[in-house]
This record gives sequence, structure tokens and C-alpha cells, in this order.
Amino acid sequence: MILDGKKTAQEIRGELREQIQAIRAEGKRAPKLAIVMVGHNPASETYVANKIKACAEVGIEAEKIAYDEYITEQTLLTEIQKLNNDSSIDGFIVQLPLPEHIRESVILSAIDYRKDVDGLTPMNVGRTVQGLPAIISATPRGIRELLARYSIPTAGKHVVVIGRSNIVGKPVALLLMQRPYLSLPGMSASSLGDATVTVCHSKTRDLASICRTADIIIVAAGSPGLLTADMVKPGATVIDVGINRVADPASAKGYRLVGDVDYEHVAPVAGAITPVPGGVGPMTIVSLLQNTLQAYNHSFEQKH
Ligand code: BQF
Repeated sequence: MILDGKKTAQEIRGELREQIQAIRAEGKRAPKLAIVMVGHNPASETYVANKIKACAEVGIEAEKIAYDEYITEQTLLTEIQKLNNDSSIDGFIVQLPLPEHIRESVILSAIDYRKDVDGLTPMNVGRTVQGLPAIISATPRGIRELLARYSIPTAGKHVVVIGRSNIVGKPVALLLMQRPYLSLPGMSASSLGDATVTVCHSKTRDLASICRTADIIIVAAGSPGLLTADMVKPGATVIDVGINRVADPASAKGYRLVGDVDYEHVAPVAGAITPVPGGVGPMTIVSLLQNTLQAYNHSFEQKH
């Protein structure tokens, strides 16, 4: 079975669009997302364009705020303070990666957690750890939603996560090991969570044997073709988070996207698998929209 993230994300956008239409029908303003972009990394430009287009489709107002790649950390912090204090903006993200001279941790820590719709601030991560209401980071939320919509339970299952980044590996491991009833508002009720999670990384010994014991493998290593067929138990679910550009003179753009999974050989062994493109990527974008609506609803509870 192919876990079609493109189609699932489209369905969720339809649901969001209706929810936002209902809000507008009450005479309330539209939710608004701001996207801070520093410099001009071509991949980031594409991602930001994807986000702006998705916002338009559901009725979220989007504003791109672009800065020169030489902006100082201090100036960027000042700009973030302005967004924190701007009541017309429900949520904002700082598109990653940032240029080398800007410390990602310093920037992320400055974002008001109530507006942190990427769910990457220490506050949202810590609140997630403690099972408190929080904004969940976009890719883990998208993965959980995809599993939920395909009725793939995680309770009691062995989930192997490959990759330990702050953006994907660590938070997805945390999310799937959670007690589900301590989970967060805005999520469809489900049997997700309660997994036994193993997190693997570049120093892990005998990755292949660990993977072969997995019911669900989540690959977020940034290494094309890392997961091969011999590492997958027949019938296991394979979630490919990798987005790698490989040169392809035959394609119009000169490259094509491949994941971290040797799809051709793994797909016949796996019980369910996400393609790249069209798997986790679109789910990540739609999670950002869900998080923005969550931040908007919360701001109305507080102030209006
Ligand atoms: C698809 C991202 C690495 C580093 C920073 C749809 C996206 C990608 C693929 C997308 C990503 C990856 C994003 C597909 C946003 C996901 O059809 O397969 C959408 O736009 N993404 C990002 O903002 O920053 C990244 C990956």
C-alpha cells in the first residue's frame, strides 16, 4: 500500500478550508502566518513558495518577510520581537537552514511559543515532553496524521527512527512513544502513541538488524538510498522523510527528488510505504497550516 501524502494533504486542506470559512462566516478575520526567510537558498525558496500556495488554498493569509543573507543575528532578533508583538500575526516561522553566522538555537528561543507554528522552540518541545498542550513540530505531526488516516496503529509496535535531528528524529520518537490521552488538542483521536521506539543514528552499530525488528521504520537521515530491502521485515511500514536532490539531466529542473529509502526494492517488501515526492513532504506543509489555525484559535480564546 502506498501512503499517499499528496492526496491526504489535499483532503486535510479541504477540511481546513471549511473550518476557516466557518470562522469567517462569524465575521472574524482570517488566520495569518508570517514566513521569515534569510538569504536565498533555492530549496528554501521552493519550500516557502509551497507554504504560501497552501495557505492561499485554505484561506490563511501569508506574508513572506525576506532579509538579506548578511542580516545580523541581533537585527533578526529585533525583527522576531516585532512579530511576537504584532497581534495581526497568529503564527510565524523562520525558514531553516539559516546562514552560518546566525545561531539557530538563539533565533528559535526568541520566538513566542504561542506563535511558534513550526513547534521548534524549547518551550513547545519541553511542553510536548511533559505531555502538556503544545504546538507539535510540523513533520512529526504530519507523519502521525498520515499513520492515523491510513489506520496504522502504533500502540505496542516497535518503531525504529533513523536520524536524531531536532526537527524530525527526536520529536517524532517522542510523539509516537507518548501516552495518547496526554496528547494534544487539535489532533484526531487515535490509537497513535504508545509505541516502543528505538532511535538510531550515524554511530549506531548494526543498523540493519535493528531495522529488521521494526514494525514501522521512519527514515530521516538525509542519505539517499540508506534503507535497503534487506533491512525491512516483510509487511513493515516505511516512512521516508528524506528529500534529496539528485542530478537528472532528463528532468526539466535538472534534478529530481529522492528519499532516504531504496524505494524500488523496499516497496515490494513493505506493507505500506511513503513515496518521495508526494509522501511526508505535503503532510509537513499541511501540518504547518493546522498549527497556524491552532495558534489562531488559541489567540481568540485569550484576547477576543
Ligand atoms: C513532496 C525541508 C529539509 C530541510 C528544510 C512537498 C515539500 C517537500 C516535498 C516542502 C522541507 C521538506 C521543507 C514535497 C518543506 C518539506 O511533494 O514530496 C513539500 O515544501 N517541505 C522546509 O520548509 O524546509 C526543509 C527539508
